[in-house]
Amino acid sequence: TKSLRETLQEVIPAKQEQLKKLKAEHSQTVVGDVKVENIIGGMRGIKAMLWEASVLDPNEGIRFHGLSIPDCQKVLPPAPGGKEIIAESMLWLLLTGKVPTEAQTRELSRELAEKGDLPPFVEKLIASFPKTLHPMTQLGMGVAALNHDSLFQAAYEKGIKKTEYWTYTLDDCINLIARLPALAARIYRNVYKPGEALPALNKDLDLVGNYSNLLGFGGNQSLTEYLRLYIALHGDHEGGNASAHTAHLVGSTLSDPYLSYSAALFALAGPLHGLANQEVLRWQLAMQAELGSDVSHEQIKEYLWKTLKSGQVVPGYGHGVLRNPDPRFIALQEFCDARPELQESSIIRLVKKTYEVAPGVLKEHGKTKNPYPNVDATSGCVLYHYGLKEFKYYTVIFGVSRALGALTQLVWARALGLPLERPKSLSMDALEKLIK
Ligand code: NMX
Ligand code: MLT
Repeated sequence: TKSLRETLQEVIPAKQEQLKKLKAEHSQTVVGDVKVENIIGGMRGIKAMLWEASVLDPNEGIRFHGLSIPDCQKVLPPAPGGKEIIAESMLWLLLTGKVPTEAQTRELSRELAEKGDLPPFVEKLIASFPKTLHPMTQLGMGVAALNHDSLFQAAYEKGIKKTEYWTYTLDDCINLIARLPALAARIYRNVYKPGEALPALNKDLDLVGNYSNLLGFGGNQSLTEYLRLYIALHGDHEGGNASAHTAHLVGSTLSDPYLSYSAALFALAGPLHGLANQEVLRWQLAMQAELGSDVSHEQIKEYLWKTLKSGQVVPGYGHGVLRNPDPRFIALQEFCDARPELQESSIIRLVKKTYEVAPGVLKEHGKTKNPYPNVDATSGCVLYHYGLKEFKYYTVIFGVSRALGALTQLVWARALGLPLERPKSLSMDALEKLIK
């Protein structure tokens, strides 16, 4: 069986050729135009970056190398004895565009487990943080500190050819993905379960199986399976989302993968992006506290209006690109529908009921271009049901996941020799001059 590196090595030349042809034949071909609304509207809709792993259709949602979420659920190998997609098979797909065999997936699991221990200085660094420091800040700082071991940076300092950049980038990316569970679990234990020792990594377990163990939830197979699905589905959402785009931008300066991904995590930590799953739970629990568990649609409607009238956004609803319910939300709902214990959970029932009412209210409110739920509308609530109740931690799990997309695409940026990202900005005066 071919390794991940060998598989990637095989697909790189064809992609390099494709880019060369695009450059030679179509450099001047127009594929869109830029309106003033794009410039002042967060660049929505501008096609402005290359990203191989996935493409987001506003109506249909995400496809990873052409595969929809249900396609991935059919073809990507799960963990032994499990059913859900695992991080390794998603990582393989995102990086190479190929579906791994079971043997390749297991080999990658073993490699990640072998490389997954944290350097002691990073453990000490995390231990030195106040428990009140947000877990996302701790994660971003921990990832940045891991750049102490960057092979890319060391090789660059020595002097390497541009054609070699991607191999060292790949080393860093794999090492970082391997270490994320130990780092993220260390943060969880320090903040919420101080004094408890972390178990050793099990070399026969997949990345998320180990992560669940390290968090202390290894005995809960349902939660472990949920985490597998959650982490696979959050892995990539094309390149323009704030975290992936940040990794790409910072990586384009030839900052190493650790620094690039650390920056991405701080973008993910914003409430309009990854922090929304924490905010959703806070909001749904406040609704439950005010209205009780057995709420009517009418009561939820009133609560939604109260949120909107107070000038806040409804967390978990709306999207920069999507114009339909997020298929990731649907996949997580299906996970819940298949399990009686989740169907009976009061918080999951509330999420479902909110979904039955919120799109109508948001349409009537008339502001958002997408009145439907995004993945965050449900993701944290399932964790809460399973006993992972510390919701300030939820975005950390998203952060473990997004590495799959953001880091694999850094490898591609180097393999394709993509340049420093540097778009043109304009002042309003300069813009007005252009308009005249
Ligand atoms: N509740 C209330 N108002 C909203 C919502 C919402 N859920 N979504 C958008 N709007 C408003 C938005 O604030 C804007 O108002 P204004 O003109 O006063 O600035 C208006 O509708 C138009 O916004 P859109 O063009 O529809 O959305 P945009 O692309 O700017 O923003 C989000 C996308 C995701 C930031 C926005 O929908 C939002 O704030 N949602 C709630 C937070 C959330 O769930 N974020 C998670 C996104 C997914 N993720 O994992 O990252
Ligand atoms: C994501 O997964 O990154 C979010 O849905 C936000 C986005 O795609 O813009």
